[in-house]
Amino acid sequence: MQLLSVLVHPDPRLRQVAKPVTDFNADLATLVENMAHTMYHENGIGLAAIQVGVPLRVLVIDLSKDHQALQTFINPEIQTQEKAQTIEEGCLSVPGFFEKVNRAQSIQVSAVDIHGKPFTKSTSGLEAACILHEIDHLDGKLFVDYLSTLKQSRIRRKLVKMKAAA
Ligand code: GNR
Ligand code: NI
Repeated sequence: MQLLSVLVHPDPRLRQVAKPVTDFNADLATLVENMAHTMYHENGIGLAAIQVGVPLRVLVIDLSKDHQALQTFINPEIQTQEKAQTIEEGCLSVPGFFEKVNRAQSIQVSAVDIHGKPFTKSTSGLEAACILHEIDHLDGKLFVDYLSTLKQSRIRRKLVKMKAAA
């Protein structure tokens, strides 16, 4: 297993629109394995392939405390969204910043697994917010896009400064 490096905002690669997976091969399985390893190492509850520089529609999530509930969504599509909720979000690509974001409260998402087999999942609360956050990544969006332009510029400036000092 390999640790992958996570791109940090404002890296332009985070703004790419990821392409659907068409080949369900061993490379895909390796990517998912390395993404899960990286997500656990970074203490995230989700990770999108685009965050590790791979512009494919692949995301992993695990909201359990003990790393025992990995879920992989490939080519995910939101089928239904209901109600609204506000959840404090963070992002491994926006390290050190946590802000409240409004999203749907309950969702139904369809996707395929690493073998290309379709499934659907209905969920709500933090898991729904996490899946919506990851699907945003696949479309080149970040949670900071929902904040005021003042907050967005402060966050960007601090991250650029941190990178220069690193
Ligand atoms: O670790 C993460 N926590 C989180 C909290 C609320 C909503 C979404 C997330 S996802 C984030 C990891 C990450 O950056 N995934 O892209
Ligand atoms: Ni994120």
